[in-house]
Amino acid sequence: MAEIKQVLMPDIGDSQDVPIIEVMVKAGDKVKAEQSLLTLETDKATMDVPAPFDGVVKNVSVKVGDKVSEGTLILLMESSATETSATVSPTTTPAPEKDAENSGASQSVAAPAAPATPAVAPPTGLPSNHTGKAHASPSIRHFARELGVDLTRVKSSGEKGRITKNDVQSFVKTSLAKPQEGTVGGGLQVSAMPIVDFSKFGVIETKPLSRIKKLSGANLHRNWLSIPHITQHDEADITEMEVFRKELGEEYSKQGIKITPLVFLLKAVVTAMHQYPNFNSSLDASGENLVLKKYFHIGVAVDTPDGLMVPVLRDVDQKGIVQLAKELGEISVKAREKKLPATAMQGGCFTISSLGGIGGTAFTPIINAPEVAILGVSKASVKPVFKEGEFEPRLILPLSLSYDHRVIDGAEAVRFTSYLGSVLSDVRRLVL
Ligand code: CAO
Repeated sequence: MAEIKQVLMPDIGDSQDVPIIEVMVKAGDKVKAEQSLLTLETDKATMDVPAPFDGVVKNVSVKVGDKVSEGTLILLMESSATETSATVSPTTTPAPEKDAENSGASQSVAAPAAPATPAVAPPTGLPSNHTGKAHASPSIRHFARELGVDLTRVKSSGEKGRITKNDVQSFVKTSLAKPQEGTVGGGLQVSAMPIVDFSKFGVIETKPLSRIKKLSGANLHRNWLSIPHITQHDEADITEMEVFRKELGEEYSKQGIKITPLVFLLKAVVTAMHQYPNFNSSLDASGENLVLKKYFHIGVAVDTPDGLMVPVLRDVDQKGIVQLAKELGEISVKAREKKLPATAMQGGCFTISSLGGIGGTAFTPIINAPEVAILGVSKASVKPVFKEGEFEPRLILPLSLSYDHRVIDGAEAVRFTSYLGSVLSDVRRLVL
């Protein structure tokens, strides 16, 4: 049965009349055996007085500033478990103000340093104690460690610059209330965007972003910041391909099938991925293994009135030009009419983003993680190419390949774009 017991000051060595600098419990608190009840400060060290057993605090008999010695009544506690007072003793840490003179003191330091990487990353400009040293009792160090808080960054409000539990809690609250200064994978700190009142400079209108823009924006932001991107620019001579494409186009337009350069690009990319399998891979969750895929599903960026969507064409390696042209037409229409299920956007191995129908000469596409590369295509134009002693007008297609440099090296990337160029300049290679 529960019983109310007195909790007395345990043996604190030779010290007498030691001042209390912090009381961590109040009437009604449930405490566990060895949980810190209060902190004392001798001239050599601070020490925490632990609870001798599990229970509920009924009445606290001391307050901050009171002086206690062995045997002083600290509080009354209703016990709820086996008494362990025989095994508990105060835990100590050297008094910070006197670190130098205490370097030879026999008392042990109860709390190790805070973890190297704080889980709650301190935003830039957050108040800190500036000294680089945290003055806190063992229990506060323990509390801070549990929350992953670096005490050297916590502003103190306690006596003699001591950090209290409240200080740690306020630090965490302040940190969490600053979403604009978040961290990116790997702990990279990103400073906040400036908040500008544009209406100060002229007339403005504020429109909410579409749902698609909000979703894709978050993914693009993550991918841009967390993947080391390199973009390799190259060109492909598609003069002959264009002649063939036009012939096919005339033939199939009667059936409502539009054959654009993108369809050839889909096939050519898959041919190049067979040759360079790293382009058909993903890093696994540990970042230590490469997952090589044996299927060839290619995402195609589609510009819709509500924002960018990337539906995926399945098994491109097993389909012909006409079939792919048909499917590309269908998914583009469905994407623009918002009729694509979420599954149609999943499972891609590589993405093609073609702006060639609009214009441009080069750009830097953002990798669609967990894929490791994306091909950007700009508008083909006729250029003079020096061949066998004279200039010839050739149709040149600009290619911009962004790749994840953790997986693909620069040499491999340029081999990929060169190979892609050779396939596109001689589409007979697509059947090899
Ligand atoms: N060079 C020159 N002309 C090109 C070309 C290129 N690289 N690519 C396409 N064209 C031509 C086509 O042949 C077609 O001409 P015709 O009408 O005379 O036959 C015209 O441009 C329009 O093509 P299209 O855009 O309708 O078809 P597509 O297969 O090239 O592209 C689709 C389909 C869905 C990818 C495209 O409509 C689209 O949405 N592109 C934008 C993708 C995008 O926004 N990417 C950026 C992502 S980052 O924000």
